[in-house]
Formats: sequence, C-alpha cells, structure tokens
Amino acid sequence: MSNQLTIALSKGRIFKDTLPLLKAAGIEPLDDPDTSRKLILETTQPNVRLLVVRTTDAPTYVSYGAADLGVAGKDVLMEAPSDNLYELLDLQIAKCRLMVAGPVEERPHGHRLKIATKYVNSARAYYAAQGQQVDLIKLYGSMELAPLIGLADRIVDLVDTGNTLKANHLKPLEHIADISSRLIVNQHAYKTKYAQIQQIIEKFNTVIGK
Ligand code: PRT
Ligand code: MG
Repeated sequence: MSNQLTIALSKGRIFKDTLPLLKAAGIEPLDDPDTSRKLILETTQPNVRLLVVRTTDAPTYVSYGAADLGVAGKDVLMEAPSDNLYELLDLQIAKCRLMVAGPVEERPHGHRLKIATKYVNSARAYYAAQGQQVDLIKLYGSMELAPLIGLADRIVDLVDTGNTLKANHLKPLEHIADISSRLIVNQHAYKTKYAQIQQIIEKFNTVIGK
C-alpha cells in the first residue's frame, strides 16, 4: 500500500514524549510498548504503524527506508550521521545537555586527560575545537563509574537534572551541546509521501513546545 507510513521510535522517554504529538495527528498505538512485546505496533490509523527500535537504531531504519519517519535524539544524530535522511523538526522533547563532567574534587593528573564516553565522535570534535589533546575511552553505558574507579579523569555524557552526577560525586564542568529529539525522514519517502508527511508535521507543530 503506497500510503502506508512507518515510524521508527524507541521506547522509554522518546516514546512517552512522542505520544502526545502522535495523538494530535490522530495516531494512537493499539498496544503499549512497555507491556506488549510487539515490535510493530498498529495504530488507530490503519495505514500507520510504529516500529519499536533501539535509540541508536532509529536513524538506521530511516536511512535505509525501512521506516519513512523516525524520532531520534540530537546526541544520536551528531554521533553517527546517516545518509538519505532529513532532520525535519525539533520536537523539543527528551531535552538534556551533552556535558563534560568530572569528580567534585578534581584530582591532579600528570597525563593527558582520559575521557570516558559513549559519544567518542562528539567528544573528539569538541576537544579538537578546543585544541586540547585527550585520550578517549569508549564505553557503552554507566559512564559515571569511570572516574570513580580511576578508569578516566572525566566523562562526556548527557545530563538532565544532574542527579546522576551528584549521586556519583561528579559535577558538570563544560557544556558541549543542547540536546532534544528530532523528527527525521527518509529523503525518498519525503518526496513520494510529501502531503501525508506534511500533514503530520502541521499537527505536530500545534503541540510542540506546549
Ligand atoms: O537506556 P537504554 O540503554 O535503553 O537506551 P538509551 O539510554 O539510549 O535510551 P533513553 O530512552 O534513556 O534515551 C533516549 C534519548 O533520550 C537519548 O538519546 C537522549 O536524546 C534523550 N535524553 C534526555 C536522555 C536524557 N535526557 C538523560 N538524562 N538520555 C539519557 N539520559 C541519561 C544520561 O545518560 C544519564 O545517565 O540519564 C542520566 C542523567 O540524568 P539526570 O536527570 O540524572 O541528569
Ligand atoms: Mg538510558
């Protein structure tokens, strides 16, 4: 069916924050991804379905055209730019900041700073722009642990309330970027399903930032 529309998004905060936007566009999932194990969710619009994907995979589905639309954090889009997609809209949801953080009491270090992060590309670009040589250590989660245990001097991570840093005796040091989630679209789908997608954008716009 040519008017079939597939939207990729991750469960958790992105799903939760995208629901009101979808609702404004008349799209409501028939299952709750937190309780259902389904990875393809049918919606109140028979021609619209949702794919439940890992946060970092949403751009991949859209890039390859397996999904027409997707929702992805700017952190994800910055870290691994994908081909064949446009960033259509800042949805102003799942907001946070990408920051450098370190121990509340900074220890002296006689070496190049060691930075633990999941965001190695963004961190590399940031420190290069500062003209600062650092050693980057790639981690896949629980970055806050690295400085506590002496694996790294600092971390580059997302900060929202700052509670996670505080709980681990860390403090924010430098602001790298403001982060929010974006509506992304496959470039080919944007041409072939332009009117349908434009209509959704208009509906999203009526609730964005409210
Ligand atoms: O958790 P999971 O491994 O399933 O995947 P994920 O962490 O990638 O997904 P999810 O749902 O946690 O995050 C999806 C997107 O939400 C991210 O890509 C960001 O764009 C956005 N977002 C907004 C956040 C946060 N705020 C956030 N606070 N993503 C993660 N965090 C984490 C942060 O990494 C840190 O561990 O929350 C902790 C800090 O929160 P505070 O409030 O204690 O400062
Ligand atoms: Mg998480």
